[in-house]
This record gives sequence, C-alpha cells and structure tokens, in this order.
Amino acid sequence: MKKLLAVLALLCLCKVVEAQTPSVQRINPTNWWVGMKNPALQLLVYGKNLKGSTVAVNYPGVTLEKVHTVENPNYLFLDLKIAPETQAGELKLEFTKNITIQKGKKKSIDQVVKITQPYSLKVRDKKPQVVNSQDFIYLILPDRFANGDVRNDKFASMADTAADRKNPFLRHGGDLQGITQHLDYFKDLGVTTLWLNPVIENDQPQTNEGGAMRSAYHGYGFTDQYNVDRRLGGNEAYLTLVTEAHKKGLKVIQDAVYNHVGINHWILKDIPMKDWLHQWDTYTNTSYRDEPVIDILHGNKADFKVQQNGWFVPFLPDLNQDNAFVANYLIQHALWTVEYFGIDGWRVDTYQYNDLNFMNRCNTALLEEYPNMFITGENSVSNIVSQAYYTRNVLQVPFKSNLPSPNDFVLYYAINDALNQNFDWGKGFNRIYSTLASDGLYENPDLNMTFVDNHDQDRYFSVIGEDLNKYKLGLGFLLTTRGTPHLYYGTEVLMKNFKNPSDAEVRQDFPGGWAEDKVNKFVAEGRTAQENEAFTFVKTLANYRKNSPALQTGKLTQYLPQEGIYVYFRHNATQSVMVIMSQNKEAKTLSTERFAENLQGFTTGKEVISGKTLTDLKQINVQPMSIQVIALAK
Ligand SMILES: [Ca+2]
Ligand SMILES: [Ca+2]
Repeated sequence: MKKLLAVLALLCLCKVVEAQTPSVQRINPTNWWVGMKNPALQLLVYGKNLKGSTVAVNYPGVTLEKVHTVENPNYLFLDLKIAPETQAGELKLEFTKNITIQKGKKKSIDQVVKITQPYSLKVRDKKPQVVNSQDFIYLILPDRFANGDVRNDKFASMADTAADRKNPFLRHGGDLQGITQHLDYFKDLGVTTLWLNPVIENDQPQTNEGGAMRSAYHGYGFTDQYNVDRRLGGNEAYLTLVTEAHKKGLKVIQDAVYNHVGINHWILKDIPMKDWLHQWDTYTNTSYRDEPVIDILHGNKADFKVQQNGWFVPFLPDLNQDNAFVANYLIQHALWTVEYFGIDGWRVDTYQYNDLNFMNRCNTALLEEYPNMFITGENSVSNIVSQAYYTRNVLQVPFKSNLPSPNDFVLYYAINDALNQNFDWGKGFNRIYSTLASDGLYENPDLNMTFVDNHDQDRYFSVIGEDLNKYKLGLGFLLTTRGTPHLYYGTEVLMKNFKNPSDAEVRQDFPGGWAEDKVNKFVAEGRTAQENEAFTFVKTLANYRKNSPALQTGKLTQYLPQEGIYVYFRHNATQSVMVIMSQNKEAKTLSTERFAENLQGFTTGKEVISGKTLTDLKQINVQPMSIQVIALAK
C-alpha cells in the first residue's frame, strides 16, 4: 500500500512538473539573414508551457525588443532587432522558467529550468532576378508533369498515403526532380521562367468533394510553410531546381497562398489564439464575388465581411491577416522563401479574398528587399475595372492597391470570345480590341500576366474546338501583344479537355513524364504531325520574342478591327513589328493606307513564322483564319 501511494505521488508530481516544464519544438522562421533592409524579425516559438519564461539573447548586434505572450501558453513571439553591422553566425536563445513543485500540502520546491536554442543568422547569397514582359512563363502542376524520383511518390507517415496514376483525383507522383530533368525542354521551347503551382507541404487528408475522395495534389492547402512537400522532393529538391534553372538562365515564380491554410496545418492543432483564423458561429463560405470589395459607393459591411472573412472551402480555413502575429508570420515567410531558395517572383493565389491592406504591406516588404520583383495576383474577374482595382491603377478610389501585376483574366475571357465568335459589332476580334482599349486604367499593363488557359480553366485547344488555325491565332496574339505571357503545361503539344466532370480532366499527366509512359511528347518523335506543328509554332515565336525588343517592351498601337481583320504594331526606337490577324473564312487583300502612321518609312518586312519576305507593304495578302507577324524593314 505504501509503495502504491509513493508511486501515485510520484505520478502526480510528474504531471505537475510536466504541466509547468517548458520545451521548444519549433521556431519560425527556421533561420534568418544578416544584412536585410528591415532590421525587425519576429520569431514564433512553439513548444510546451513557454508562458512565464524569461528570454535572453546574447549575440553582438541582436537585441531582444519584446517578448509577447498570447492566449495559448505554448507560444511566445519574440521581437528581435538585427543591427546592420551584425555578423552571420549562430545566436543562442535562452529560455528560463521558474517552476514550483508542490511536495505535500506545505512543502514546495522551486526549480529553475533553462533551455538553450540555437538560431542561425546566415549571409545573404541568393540573387533573385527580375521577371517582366521580356519573359515567357510556363506553368506547371508539379504532381502532373514528370516523376523524377519514384521513391517519394507516397509516405506511410503522411495524412494521405495514396498515389495512383489511374485515379484522376489522387497524387500521381510527379515531383521537382522531374521538372529539373526537363530544363532543356523549356529552353528549347523559348520559355524563360517557370511558375509552379504550390510546392509547400500539403500534409492534408483526402477530402470528399462531389462524392469522390480527393488528394491535395494541387498544393493549395499548406500545412507547414517551412517545408516543401516531401512528395515533391522537399526543400533540397526545390533548392536544386531553382539553382539549376538559374544556371540555364531560367527563372522561377512561386505560387503563394496567404488567404488560407490547410485544415491540417500544424499551428491549427494547437492554435496560438482564437483569432488566428476568421471564426464564425456557423460555417460561412466566402461569396466568391469581387463586387462587395470594389463597390465603394453602394456596398455594405455584411457582404464585404463574408467575401473577405468567409472560408474558401471547409478544409481551407481563412487566416486573419488583421492579427499582427499572423501578418508577420506570412510576410516573413515570403521573405524567407526568396532568401532561402532564391526564387525570382510571386504569383499570389485568391488575391481578392485577402485583406487588401495586408497584401499591400506584404508586397511592400518584398519590394523593399527586392525592388522590381514580379508579383502577380489571381483575381478571376471578368470586369476590367475590378481587375484594375486590385492592381496598381490610375483610378480615383480610397484604397490604392500596390500589386504590380494581375493574372489577366479579363483578356483571357476576351481571347476565348474572340476566337469563338464570328466577327461582328462588339464580337470576335472586337472583344480583344476593346479590352486593350481600356489599358489606360493600369499603371503598367505590360506587367499583366496574360494567358489562354491555366490549371483552373478548360484547356485552350478544346475551348477553340481543336482548330489549329484558331490555336495559332490565340497563341500568336499572346506572344505578340502587350503583357507578360504564360503558357500552361501541355498546351504546346495540344493537351486538351474540358473541366467535365471535374478539373482533374485539365490536369492530366504530361505524356512522357513517367518512365512507364508509352508516348513521350517531350521529343519530336513522340508527337503527332499536328502536335509538332503546334510546338514549332510556339517555339518559333517564343524564341523570336526573346530577341525582339519591340515584342518584349515596345509600345502597342492597335487599329479598329475591320472586316474580320485586326492589325496592331509593337514598336520602339529600334524595331517595329506589324501583326495581322484574320478571322475571315476567305482570303483578302489588305490595303494598308490607314496604318500609315506606323508604316511610314518601312518598305519591306519579314514574316517571322514562315520566314517569307514581303516586298509590298501597300497591299498584303491575308489568308483565312491566319496570323502574320511581320518584322518591318526600311
Ligand atoms: Ca515522385
Ligand atoms: Ca480571407
């Protein structure tokens, strides 16, 4: 009996000690750098029973400004200041806590617990490059492009243990090594920059959507910002990809998600404070509408709140960016990513659902460290004023966005309409012409990221009825009009499908990306004649564009489309390119008098795609459903 009591007493004591003893399990950011323009750094420290600890930092140049305790005693937030002259090295964070252990009713023992945690301050050694309208971007869904390492396809220790190429909703095993293995393919195609759908860990369980179990293979539900998903190869494989891409003159854009995280995010398992997320008494979804935010005259607070704070879907909880700790956490992660991996640009997911003041702060923080960094935001809107509102613009509105670039959905819809409508008043090419006629709303429309399809849209070749002439019109336009164009993987080899029955249909594996694939469309021999014609078309124009200052940065002058023909010029002091697009069913002869202000001084031209020389610029033969890109000469 005495023994039993002694054991029980010891167990109780252990519990008391355990309930008070501090420990540190994670520090985010996982490291930092000396020589950042902003000397402030806020560390999120997570462990057990950290509340009540005193913290000390003893490192030349580093000052601990403030220790924040929050609702959850397992967190501390430390405000550090890193002076400009601070040397790189390993500083030590010392946590000291007095704990009192009761021994019987009257007796207690005071004990001091000390934890020393190393924290690394590194030298900045990455040099991110500028992405702009001189580039041609290639969008890749990493799980669906190429499998470079079959050993990382699945892990028994992760929340979703499946990988099955036969199931469109599950992971297929594509990874970063697979992308690294195809860098020469991108170079050959004329691509200068890769944009990958998110690579950050998505340790999410499968979710039931529309009656089918689905994996988070798309990557939009982060569960730990500081780890690239192991199934893509982890941080090491991403670092290798960025480094090898840079060696070949290719740049990398990262897909950022600030609006939400995955419901399995490690922080949500022991949340620092209730308002880390936007909490609702009953589940509330965002309305997915942009109008409540841009409606500055007639809008109301209730619709605004649902749009902003409603959750994107039940398994992607909405982050409260108004909470300063959340905001710091997200902004510092963005900076950490550029410094750690050396990425060159950002594409921000679901831009309009973020707190726009937070987004301005986040963009400013990035641009202060990396001036001219390409930051492009996704707003799936069809209204040009709305698209401009979320971008740097000339509108007289109370909120001024500092986002340099929108994903140009407005032009995307116009291209689709233009190619699928007959030429008429307000239809066909008129849709493109009038969309571009409103470009004066943007501060710099050259930065608008233009496209004909992406991972959320029907595949371009299907949208245009698998018509190769239309294909050339749309992609020829994309590569010669203003903007910073991107291609969706596989569009160059005519991958097709509608999002029917689901978006998995437009996210199929690139043929040849898996060792067992019978067809390899990465090489000409594996492609059909029609696919090679499409590939060569994109390759010819993209490579021409690489060395064409007019197409990259020249002024765009467009003429009112007439009789099914749309003519525009890209021009600067050194080069002029004339583009003639026809959506007529019959051939025509185009008299060029009305383009005199752009043709003056030029007598001949070379058509870039065919290589043919035009000796008469006064009358130009225009084939049905065709595009000519003519480099003008004197
Ligand atoms: Ca793999
Ligand atoms: Ca939100």
